[in-house]
Amino acid sequence: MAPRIRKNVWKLDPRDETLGWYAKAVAALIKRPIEDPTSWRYLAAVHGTPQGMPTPASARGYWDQCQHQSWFFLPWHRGYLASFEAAIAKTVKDLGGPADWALPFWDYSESLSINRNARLLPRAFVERTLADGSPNPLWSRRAQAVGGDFELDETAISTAALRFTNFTNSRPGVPSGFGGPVTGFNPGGGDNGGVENVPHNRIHVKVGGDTGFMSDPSTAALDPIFWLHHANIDRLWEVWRNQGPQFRDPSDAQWLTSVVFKMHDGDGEPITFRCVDMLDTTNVMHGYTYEGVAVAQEPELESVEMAVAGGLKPEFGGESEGPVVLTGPSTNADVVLVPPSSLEAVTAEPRHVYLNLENITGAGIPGDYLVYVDVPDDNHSPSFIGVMTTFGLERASDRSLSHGGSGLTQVFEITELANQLKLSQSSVSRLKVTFEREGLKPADAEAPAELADYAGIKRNAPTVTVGKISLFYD
Ligand SMILES: [Cu+2]
Repeated sequence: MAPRIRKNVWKLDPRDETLGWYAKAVAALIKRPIEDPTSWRYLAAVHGTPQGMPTPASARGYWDQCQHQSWFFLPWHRGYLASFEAAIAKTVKDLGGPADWALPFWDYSESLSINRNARLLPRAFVERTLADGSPNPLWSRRAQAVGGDFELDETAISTAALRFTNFTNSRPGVPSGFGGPVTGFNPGGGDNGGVENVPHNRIHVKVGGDTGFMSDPSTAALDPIFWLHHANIDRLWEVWRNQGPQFRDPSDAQWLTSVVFKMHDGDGEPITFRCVDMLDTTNVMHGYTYEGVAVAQEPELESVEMAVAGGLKPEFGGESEGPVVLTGPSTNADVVLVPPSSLEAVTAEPRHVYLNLENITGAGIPGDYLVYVDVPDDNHSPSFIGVMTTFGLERASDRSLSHGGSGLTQVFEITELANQLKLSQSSVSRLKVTFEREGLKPADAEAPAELADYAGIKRNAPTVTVGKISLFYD
C-alpha cells in the first residue's frame, strides 16, 4: 500500500471525511477497556498516567514511557503517533471507512496571510455536541476559548527552532539543538530541545489552560487534538531535515540503536522500535508522508560532539545568589557577574553568551514565564529573551521517577544582547532577570462524559522555583 498522506487539517476539503471518521473511531476507542492496548485510555497511559493510577503488571514497560527533554523526544513520539494512527485506522476500516485513514496535522504556525484560521482550534474540535445533539468525541477538557481561540501569539507558534543546525548537544550550559540533549532513556528533566520548547510545550499549556488535559504529560494524550499537535511537531522534524545537507540526525549508536521502545500495532500486538527505524517516514509501520513536505533524504548522519571532561565546557560568567522563587505576576533576580578581567578564555567579544535557568522545580500547572534581561540603572527597558516553558515541570521534579527530581533546565543564547549591553567589556557587575508569569486561561471543569473518571484528577497547587540563574561564555 502506498504510504498514507497526513494532511493539513485546515485545508481538508469540505467534503473530506477524515475528521468524521476520526470522531467515530475515538468514540469506539473510548468504549474499550483500559487493559486493551488499542483503547483510548491505554494509548493515553503510554504517554503518562495521572497521579494515583496503578499500572497493571501487563502494562509495565508500556505505560509512562514518554520521552521529554531528550534527543529521544522526536523519534519516540514518531513511533507513538504511528502506533496510535494504526489503532485508529484499523477501527475506521472496521467501521466501514477508508483503508488509508491518516492523522491530519494542525499547523498553527502557518502564516495568517495564507490561512487566517491557522491559530484557531479546528472547528470539528470546538463544539461540545454534534449536529444531532449527541456528544462530540473530539471535544475535550481544555482552556475556555471562544471559537477555538487560545490566543496563540508569536511567542507560542514561532518556528525559530528550525534555525538550529545541530540536532542535539551534549555540552552543559549551551542550547541543546533542534531535537534535544543527549540523554539515556528519559521520562523528564533537563533541557528541552528547540522544537520541544517552542512551539511544542507552549501549545500544550495554551490549549490545556490551568487544569485541562493538554497541560500535563500525564493526561495530555486523552485530548484528541494532542495527536494533531504532535503530527505537526513530527512534520517540523521533516521540514528541518529538508533544509539542507547540514541538517542531520545523530549518527551515534547510543541514539540510533541502543534504546528499544515498546508499543502495540493496530491489532494490539506488541511491537518494538529504535530510533534508526524512525528515519524514513515511508517505512515507519504502515508508512506515511506529509502533504507539502518532501520525504527527507538521509545523506549522512552527524556524529555528536560528546562532552569531554572539562574540554568543551563554556566559561562560567556569573550566577544568582540563591534559588529564585517565582511568586506573583512578576519576579526579579540579580545575576552577579564575574569581572571580565578574570575570565580566562574569553576575548573582548565572546562568540556566544548563554543565560541558563537551572534546576527549575515545582508542582502543578504554573504556566509559562516570559523572561527579560536588563542591566540595572542603564536607562534602557528590559529586553525579552524568550519563554521559560513549564510543561512537565511536576514530572521533572518528581524524585521517585528515574532521572527525576532535578527539574527542568532552560538555556537562552543572548549573544547579541550581551554585546549591546557590553557585558564582557564594561564594569557591568550585575544583570537583572525578570520573570513575567503569563497566566493560564481557566479550563472547563467537566471532562467528556465517557471520560468522567478523569474529571476529578487531583492537580497540585502551582509552584515554581528556579534553582540557579547562571551565565556562560564561549
Ligand atoms: Cu506533547
